Amino acid sequence: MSRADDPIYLTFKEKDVIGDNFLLPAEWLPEARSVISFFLPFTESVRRSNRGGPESISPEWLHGRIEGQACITDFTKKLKSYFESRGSRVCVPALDARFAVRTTALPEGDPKGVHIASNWSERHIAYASGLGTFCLTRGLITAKGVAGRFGSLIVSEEIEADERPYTGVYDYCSRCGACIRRCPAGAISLEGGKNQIRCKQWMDLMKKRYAPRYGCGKCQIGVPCESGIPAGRR
Ligand code: B12
Ligand code: SF4
Ligand code: SF4
Repeated sequence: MSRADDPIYLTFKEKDVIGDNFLLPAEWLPEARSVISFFLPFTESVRRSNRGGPESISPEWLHGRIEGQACITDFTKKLKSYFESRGSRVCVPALDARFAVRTTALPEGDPKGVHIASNWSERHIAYASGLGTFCLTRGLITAKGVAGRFGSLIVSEEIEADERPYTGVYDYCSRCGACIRRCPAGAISLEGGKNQIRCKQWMDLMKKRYAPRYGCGKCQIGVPCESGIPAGRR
């Protein structure tokens, strides 16, 4: 939970954070008071199923990506109805017609490849709401780990904000490098973090192989941050 007018949201408009396309809570919903962010971790059986080699994505993981997201969408709609029934105004940016993802070219040789940024980034909202910090792969590590998915909504109700029990953007990542060895696309490095082009190209290949589903997430499984904050970073 975070306040809609938390000054951190303004910083998300900076070029190196998200960019000027990021819309503040009050730009989505003029009456915005609070932002609710939640994380649904994958179950042990979904996580275990995807621990195998890099070439095959488990059916459970693929369903977690597609049907799992459908479940998050349903859950978010139910939360929206609940808050509306209390007289609150609600906006779910992920389901709003204005939601968009922008890709910008970066100077040649930049290890990130390209800058991919949506105008409502669930991980940044979760970071602002005290749920966790980023890591080498760019995933957000929560108290329940990195393997799972986020959702959020903006409401006109005043709800007490949670504390952010961290100060640094990457506090929960131990930089152990286990995710580097797990990535089939060679997209992750200690020096450059995650290269977006390599990851995206691999995901596109998975889309062809597993249509109508897709996914990968090997960097989130079989690693110390899979289901909790790595030892020494708690
Ligand atoms: C576009 C997209 C992709 C693209 C690009 C990924 C990306 N990181 O941008 C592709 C197709 C490659 C992709 C892949 C995957 N994705 Co994706 N994707 C998205 C999407 C739609 C938008 C991402 C976005 O807006 N990024 C914004 C940019 C700016 O983020 P960034 O560059 O990483 O931000 C950096 C800077 O801000 C920097 N920074 C610099 N200064 C500062 C200062 C401050 C204060 C802060 C906070 C940060 C900061 O820190 C950040 C990290 O380095 C989100 C859903 C959503 N609406 O958010 C899901 C999402 C990020 N994906 C998700 C998942 C699960 C996946 C996959 C595992 C796919 C799968 N299911 O198998 C892979 C994992 C890839 C990986 N290693 O993270 C989850 C992440 C869950 C988690 N625990 O983090 C999300 C949030 C979806 C969800 N609803 O849960 N994805
Ligand atoms: S595996 Fe290690 S380096 Fe990679 S994201 Fe997790 S904690 Fe960070
Ligand atoms: S999602 Fe797959 S390709 Fe992308 S960084 Fe993670 S392991 Fe590599």
